[in-house]
Amino acid sequence: DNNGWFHEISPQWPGQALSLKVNKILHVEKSKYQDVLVFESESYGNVLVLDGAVQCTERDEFSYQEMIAHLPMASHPNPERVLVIGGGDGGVLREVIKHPQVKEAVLCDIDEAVPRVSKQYLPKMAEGLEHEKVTVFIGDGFKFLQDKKNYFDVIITDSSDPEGPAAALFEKAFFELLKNALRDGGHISTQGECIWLHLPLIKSLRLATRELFATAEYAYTTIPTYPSGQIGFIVCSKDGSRNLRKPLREVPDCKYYNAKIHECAFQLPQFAESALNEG
Ligand code: AAT
Repeated sequence: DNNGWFHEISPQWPGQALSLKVNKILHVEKSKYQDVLVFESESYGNVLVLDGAVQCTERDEFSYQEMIAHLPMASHPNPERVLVIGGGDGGVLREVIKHPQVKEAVLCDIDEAVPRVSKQYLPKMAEGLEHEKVTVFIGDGFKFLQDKKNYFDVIITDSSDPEGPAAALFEKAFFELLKNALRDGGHISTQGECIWLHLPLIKSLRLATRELFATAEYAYTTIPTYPSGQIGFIVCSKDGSRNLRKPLREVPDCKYYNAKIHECAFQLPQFAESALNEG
């Protein structure tokens, strides 16, 4: 249908829609939590869509997965225990285990359908799920965190948008749980949406996190298949002397991330800078 094109239509980005030409539909399913679609596109490889929103494409996923992972990881002196909330495709885990300091990486995604279809159709991301240091839990990230105290060095929330099962992951109460689950000096990064579309949301996330963490910043990446081609991360530290903008080590085998882009990623265009920092 749609003459062979997928259109990403949602009230979360009114009046605009990314379109991708579909070669072949590979998988359609209504899971317990969301509509799951995988298709082969003409120019972006295989594409995973949840509730009508693009989660990743094989061609550009690296820009998001590398940045959400390496910004908090490379600025942490010794990230041994890492938790990923969401991220069921495995791409963020694949990046996390590039850091040799990691002893244990845990993933908690709400929907078993995501790792299952990723193993079948997104093998370059799903390889992260199979690593010997990795444990995968299926469950709600909010509930998972409730009994985790003082344990992780880095927590990465690779979550879908706030409409649907990820809604609670954008609330202040969730950031409190993140903080309590971290050891001293711990870092977080969370999917922080787009400056062209979601400045009020980003602003409220920044205010909430600045009350909880010693340092709380917004950094971003460019990515053609997320709405407006830009998506950010709320990056925070429990340690006020930590400079999140400064990588402490190089990260091997990256296609987007490097030390200079790490430092630049926190630099905002003026309209976003003004909106986020005034008042
Ligand atoms: N790396 C791919 C990008 C994603 S995946 C988002 C994941 O979050 C999905 O696998 C979904 O099942 C999971 N998820 C949603 N809600 C929860 C929850 N409450 N607990 C745990 N996992 C959850 C993000 C794409 C961003 C899209 C930008 N428009």
